[in-house]
Amino acid sequence: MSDSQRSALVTGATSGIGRATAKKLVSDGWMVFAAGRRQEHLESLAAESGQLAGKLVPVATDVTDEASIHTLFTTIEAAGGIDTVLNIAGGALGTEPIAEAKLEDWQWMIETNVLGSLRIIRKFLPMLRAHGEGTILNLTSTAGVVTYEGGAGYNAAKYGQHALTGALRLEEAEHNIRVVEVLPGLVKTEEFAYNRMRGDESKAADVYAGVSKPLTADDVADVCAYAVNLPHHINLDEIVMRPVKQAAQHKLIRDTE
Ligand code: 8X3
Repeated sequence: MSDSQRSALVTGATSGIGRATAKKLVSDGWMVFAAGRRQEHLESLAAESGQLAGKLVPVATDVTDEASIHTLFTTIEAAGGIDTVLNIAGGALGTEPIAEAKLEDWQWMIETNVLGSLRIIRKFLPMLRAHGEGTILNLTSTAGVVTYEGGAGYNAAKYGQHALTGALRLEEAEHNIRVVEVLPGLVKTEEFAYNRMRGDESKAADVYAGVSKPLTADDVADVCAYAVNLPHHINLDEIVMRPVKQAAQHKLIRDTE
């Protein structure tokens, strides 16, 4: 790998924002290790990325599993290493109020969003420090800075990931690692709301009903790529991005016909 070749790990790369970000970075000329649980999705991503300027290496990975992360690490190390990690794996499960909260939903959200990021960061920090100009981008959410009814479990997970990101920025500046946080609001992807609503397509559609232009996965991917493509001394600490129709968590404009 040449010195100028940028190289990244993108987690959550099987679908949605992670997939779009992996493709965007490959189109920008990066070498990308695309990590996700579903092998067939990774293969189709690799096929779609084949004609782009950079290179994509799919690696089946579960961010809740240490052994799986170790395999990912050895694959990346053998291929020459990376300078950038984008933690995009995560998601929401359920919209119950706290009075009816399902403990297993909270556990899943904390496992994937918070502990998944922690496991990846802990494993790759020595490599990023050794590189000399490392970057970590954590995809959190506006749910990590504003609470809302029915959001407590997801809020807890994203507030946790937000806290981890802030402390990490302070701790790693000495090692010349920049730490970027992207906090999107309403993003329409094929799986986020569908998974959160436990596969109920009608409830998932209601999330976006009447919102003429929610953000797309490509919108968020563009912003993530912009942040990591900037010269290394520029750290975009926290980027809050929402569709115009969502002026705040409590103010979502739905067009009625
Ligand atoms: C998704 C944003 O508004 O569903 O991360 O919590 S929201």
